[in-house]
Amino acid sequence: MRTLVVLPTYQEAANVTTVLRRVRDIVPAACVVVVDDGSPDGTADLAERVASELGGIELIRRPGKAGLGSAYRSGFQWGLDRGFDALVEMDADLSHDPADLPRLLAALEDGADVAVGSRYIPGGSIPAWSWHRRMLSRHGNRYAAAALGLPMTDATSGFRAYRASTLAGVDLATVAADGYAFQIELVHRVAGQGGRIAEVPIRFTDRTRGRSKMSTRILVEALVLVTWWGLKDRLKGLRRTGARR
Ligand SMILES: Nc1nc2c(ncn2[C@@H]2O[C@H](COP(=O)(O)OP(=O)(O)OP(=O)(O)O)[C@@H](O)[C@H]2O)c(=O)[nH]1
Ligand SMILES: [Mg+2]
Repeated sequence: MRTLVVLPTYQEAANVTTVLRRVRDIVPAACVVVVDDGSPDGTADLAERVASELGGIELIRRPGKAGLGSAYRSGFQWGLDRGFDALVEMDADLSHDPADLPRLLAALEDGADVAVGSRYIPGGSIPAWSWHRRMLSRHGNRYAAAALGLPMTDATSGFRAYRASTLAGVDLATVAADGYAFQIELVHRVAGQGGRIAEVPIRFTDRTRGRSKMSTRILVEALVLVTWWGLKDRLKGLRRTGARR
């Protein structure tokens, strides 16, 4: 499978060089596209330097911070336009271990439409988070799975691999969400079109360098949107049973 790893970056000067080198070491045949939103710390210039040294790394420079969802939408479109077979999502802060990439890709080879790196299945692990961050993630994930009928434990995980032909069936322009909600929305769309979801255990580590871009706005967005999509699904289901009667 021709693989493209999409790496969104905002203010990741402390991590971008390491993450690019590690991805190259682990999946040497994969191409990488870095989508940088004009990071003032010079992330894009660092990425360019590694790109000219290693090759197979492209850079999309966008003028300003437009959000994670938007960065992935443009990276995916870039990959779909160029005929890649597998499109990978991965954070650039080293909380996702490139060593897990071969297993995510193997799950696609085995027939999954999306392989999601999960912290919550046996073999997966979460960092030494405060108990409230842990609870938020665990219960948030349980809520999303229940509300949307998703057969998975970690719908907010941002480490995953998509079969390109499956992603091509999702109208990316209409995927509106941004933070965690973006991850949930995309997997919900894939499930909605009958796609097969596989979960692969990952070892998630907290970022040690650079600052988090997580915010209350991102959490609220996820909660509101999941509730809204869940209600819409139920209404659709009711209409379908009504029509059958
Ligand atoms: N291009 C782009 N990348 C972004 C944007 N926001 C976040 N990112 C990148 O997306 C990835 C995930 O962002 P993080 O800040 O680590 O957010 P998180 O992983 O949800 O939160 P933490 O667990 O606290 O690290 C990182 O590689 C960021 O650099 C954005 O607006 N544009
Ligand atoms: Mg992070």
